[in-house]
Amino acid sequence: MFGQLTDKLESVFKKLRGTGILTEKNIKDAMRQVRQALLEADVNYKVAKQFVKSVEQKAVGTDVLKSIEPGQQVVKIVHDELVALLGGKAEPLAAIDKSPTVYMVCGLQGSGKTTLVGKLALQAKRKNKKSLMVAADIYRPAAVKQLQVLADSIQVEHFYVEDAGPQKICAEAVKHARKDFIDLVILDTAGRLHTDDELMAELQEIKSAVKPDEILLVADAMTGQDAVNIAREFNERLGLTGVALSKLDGDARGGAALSIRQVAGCPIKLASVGEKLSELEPFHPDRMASRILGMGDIVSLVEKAEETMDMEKAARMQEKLLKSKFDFEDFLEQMGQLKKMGPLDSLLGMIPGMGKAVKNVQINERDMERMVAIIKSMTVEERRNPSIIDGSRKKRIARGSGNSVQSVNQLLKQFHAMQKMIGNIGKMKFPGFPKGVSPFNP
Ligand SMILES: Nc1nc2c(ncn2[C@@H]2O[C@H](COP(=O)(O)OP(=O)(O)O)[C@@H](O)[C@H]2O)c(=O)[nH]1
Ligand SMILES: [Mg+2]
Repeated sequence: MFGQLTDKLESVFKKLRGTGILTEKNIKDAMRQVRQALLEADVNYKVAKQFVKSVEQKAVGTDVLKSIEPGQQVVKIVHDELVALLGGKAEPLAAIDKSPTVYMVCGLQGSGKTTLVGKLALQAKRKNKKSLMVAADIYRPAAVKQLQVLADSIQVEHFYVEDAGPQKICAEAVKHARKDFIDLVILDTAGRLHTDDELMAELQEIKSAVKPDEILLVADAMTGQDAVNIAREFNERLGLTGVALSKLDGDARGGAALSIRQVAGCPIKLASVGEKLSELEPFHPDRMASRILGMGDIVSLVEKAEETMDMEKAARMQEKLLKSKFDFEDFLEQMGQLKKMGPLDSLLGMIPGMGKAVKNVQINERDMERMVAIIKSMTVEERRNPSIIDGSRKKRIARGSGNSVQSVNQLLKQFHAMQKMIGNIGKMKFPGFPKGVSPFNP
């Protein structure tokens, strides 16, 4: 989602790094461009102004200007300030440690509340916790039905009381959960098109009836500054414990994510990155900052891998990627694993330096099937050492897989390009970064 902002910032920093000696003027110019990029990404103008001022103050310090790589130092300062802007440390959800723990989910209509309720229930289920999904959005019959369908799809219990008000439904749900030793009650509350007194009063009543451990606002990242204002209002009137940013997978410009913490004054705890119930991530300010600066997010990638594939394979994949010893055997093995993890391009985008590269690579399912067929027609020797594949081997592989020689050539070309790209990434250096910022220079 931060594509444009990342591109702009990368070009500013490239120029800065290219300048051997930095002057105050260089930095001021660069910061003006950073500010512009932030505003274009729909970041709140006060936040953008304060951000740039703070970076400038730190960067103009003599130590930076005299350091060996001043450009890198400035990037590091921007990185650190971004982390601070996004909230510093990751803030986890309230632990599910009593029967029941209660999460209350609120937000405007269409922001993604019901979806988040399902996602939270699935996440709990994966930790062997029993959830109860509660339909307290009673004004639209379809909303109750939607929650039930979602709950059934992940085999989680749902709760609803016919002809009762939302406050009663929630209180009854908690009672039921206590009796049945359910670990987590998740309340799907009603939304409106806009915030209004009636809605706030209803939510406050629910809050005082069930005393939730977590009051989460779902803020639609696609709505930019609106999301920020809504979060502020909800926090003032209801007292939020956290924000879940939804639709971060969309082409939002990122401004909401960057301003919400500062303006609304409450932590972002979750990032919702797709319609599927598995597409929920904890929000990590440092990883998000790295992603925004085009430095990739290997940690999230590996975590995602751990969730869906076995640990050993994940470790091997990472090692091979980094050592750029990646052959067709690995390629084949990973294809199957990757498919389980989600859209390929979004995964590649998390690898440092890959974001840009994959923009020009369209990978669709059918192409993947064809690639797999071609690779399967190779001998083990050919897979391990593709350079031996000459004209006659190509013909044999093409025939065996029901493809043209041209397709085989294309795959080999793509594979070489990928190997080269991976090799370059492995060799990339990030001087001037502290421990842990660059995954390759720990
Ligand atoms: N792309 C994308 N769509 C989402 C996400 N979260 C929710 N949606 C979609 O947004 C629409 C509204 O979501 P819903 O949960 O019904 O919103 P509610 O009215 O707040 O309960 C649905 O079509 C969801 O599939 C997300 O993180 N990414
Ligand atoms: Mg709903």
